[in-house]
Amino acid sequence: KFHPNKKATIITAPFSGGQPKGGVELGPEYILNAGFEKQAQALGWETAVVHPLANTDYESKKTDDKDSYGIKNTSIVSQCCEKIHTAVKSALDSDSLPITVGGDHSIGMATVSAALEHNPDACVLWIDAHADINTPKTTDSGNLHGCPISFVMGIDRESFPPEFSWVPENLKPNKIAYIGLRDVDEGEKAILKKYNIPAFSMYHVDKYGIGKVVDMALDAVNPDRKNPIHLSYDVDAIDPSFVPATGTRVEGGLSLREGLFIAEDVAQTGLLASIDIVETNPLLAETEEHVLDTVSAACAIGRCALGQTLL
Ligand code: 4U7
Ligand code: MN
Ligand code: MN
Ligand code: MN
Repeated sequence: KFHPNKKATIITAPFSGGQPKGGVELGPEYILNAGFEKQAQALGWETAVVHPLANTDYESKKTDDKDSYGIKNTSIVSQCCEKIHTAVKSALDSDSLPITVGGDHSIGMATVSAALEHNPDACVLWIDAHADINTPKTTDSGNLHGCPISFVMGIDRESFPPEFSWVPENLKPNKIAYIGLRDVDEGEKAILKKYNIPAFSMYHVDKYGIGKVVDMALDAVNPDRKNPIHLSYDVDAIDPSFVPATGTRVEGGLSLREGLFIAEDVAQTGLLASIDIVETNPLLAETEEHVLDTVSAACAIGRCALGQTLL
């Protein structure tokens, strides 16, 4: 058990600079206003909330221009991620489970690298419709929320701008497994293949069922079930019919139950060491119900990861 004292630190990451749409920076506020901290406490967790981006103004510096490296908002993404990285490490150092609430998924480079600095044996489950493993060389969009994994793995490192030189390249290809993929760019497919990264798409979920897929993912990255797990959960892994308020929706996703099952099952291992819940964008909802569904799902993912069970 990695957090027997049941202490958790909710780390807010109200940041949207890893992608062009506004509103994802409001994710943490909506999730906290929905009562997430109290829900965690009701499950027996002692909680703290920290705001590493308080008194910063990265949002106002956001642009839509690609730099000479082919990516957007390099400087603010890097600065923001460095602050999140420090916050995640200090939560882990005080034996508290970091729950980083986004914000866009660019912060994955901060949280994953922090989890691995704290415990080099850690593995990562990346729950997402997307692989987020573009490099500055392969990305078409230039949006850094599609690139965090490549920075932590040091893939195409000659294409990295110097701003990201603080990012520890400490993730090995056999230590991350994906679940939920259904929109992977050609360049990303080539990377997954080249590095032989365990990846379970919606095809695998349909073929084997979610229970077997989680087992297979853990067999690949944590065969002895003794190493800590960092769960990086992009809410767009779940089908947009359940989670509509997110920036890059892709049809044909996980059912809400399948999505929650992943978090429940990881909790059951007792190995959860850190978690991200990202890409909730309340401003992309078409109705109030859309906001509620999405924010409720994000909270439910967190509760399931913290050990909430149906019985
Ligand atoms: B998210 C994309 F091209 N691959 O790089 C890209 F399809 O954190 C999408 O998973 C990235 O939501 C999605 O821009 C990033 C695109
Ligand atoms: Mn520890
Ligand atoms: Mn995604
Ligand atoms: Mn993502």
